[in-house]
Amino acid sequence: MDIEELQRRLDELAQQAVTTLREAGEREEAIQIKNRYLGRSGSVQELMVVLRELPNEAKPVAGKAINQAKSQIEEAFSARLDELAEEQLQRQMREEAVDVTLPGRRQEVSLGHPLRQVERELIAIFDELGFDVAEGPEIESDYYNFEALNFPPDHPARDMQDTFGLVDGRLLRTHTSPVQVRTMEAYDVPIRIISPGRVYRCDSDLTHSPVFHQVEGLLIDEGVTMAHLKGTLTAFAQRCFGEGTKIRFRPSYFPFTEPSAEVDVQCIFCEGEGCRVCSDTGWLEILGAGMVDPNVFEMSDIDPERYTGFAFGMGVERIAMLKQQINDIRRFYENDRRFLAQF
Ligand code: 2NM
Repeated sequence: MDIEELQRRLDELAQQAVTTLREAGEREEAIQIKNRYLGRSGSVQELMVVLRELPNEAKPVAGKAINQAKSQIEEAFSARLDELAEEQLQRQMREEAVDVTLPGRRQEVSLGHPLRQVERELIAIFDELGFDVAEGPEIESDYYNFEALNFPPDHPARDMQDTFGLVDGRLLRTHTSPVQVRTMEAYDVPIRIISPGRVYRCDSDLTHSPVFHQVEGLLIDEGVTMAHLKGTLTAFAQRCFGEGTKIRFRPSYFPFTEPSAEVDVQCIFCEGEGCRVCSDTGWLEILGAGMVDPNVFEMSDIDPERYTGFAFGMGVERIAMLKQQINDIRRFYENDRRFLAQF
């Protein structure tokens, strides 16, 4: 082979290589093509043998021609790699594009469980009336749950048929009154607290749950009378059930208060006209209340000659059922999202 023939073959190879490289569909393919021409046993390399057989004076020219062909192919190779990389980048940008102008997914916001909503509302009302919140344990001793509250040893409420007892003799509190006792022990008079919390009774039907919630209140000072109790509960009822809501007291009995009363509010459905909810009485019973029995004061080391106080208690479920028109107490504990979403 002479130098002209070599030159012609090199041009042909370079031309071929550049054309095929331009059509390489991916990086791997481009590398294979490049190796086919420039590799150890590539076609350009094979022409090196020809170089050796050329006369000495032709060798520099031939060497230059070979190098030129090589760099032509290398240039085409790296140009194709750049193109492929750019194509890949464009494809990726198209596929992974995020439209930042699209509206975001709506985050559902909850006002909380319907029971907690009402509990929060009750706490807010009594906060406005000056009451602090007190809390205490749900597992209690017989002393705090019954004895210190003037329940005689044979009182029917102490019957373990109504109370969940623990094997160690303690019990699940049946009301939040033990919190009031603990507060009387731990703090000086005057006292003005409410005790919201979970309580337990062995009882279950449409309107009773073995676990339910109470808010109880206690106010102690010099000169506190039944009139203060009535004024406080009137203020409460009007905030809870609407301005102008009337309340009435009916004589009742609790071991820890004397005198004691059941407190009714004017029916919020018929405004006292009489309807199915209030059994045509025009009134709904929502509270128990009374003047703290002197025996309770004595047991907690408060001088009943100097101080008087009132106390009251209500069930959060009962008030929530009335306000939210729910007829089955179990709805509160089923965690059915279709029910909960209505509040
Ligand atoms: C009620 C009704 C009447 C009450 C009494 C006391 C305490 F500890 F001061 F004696 N706490 N709560 C009370 C009084 C609770 O719930 C229906």
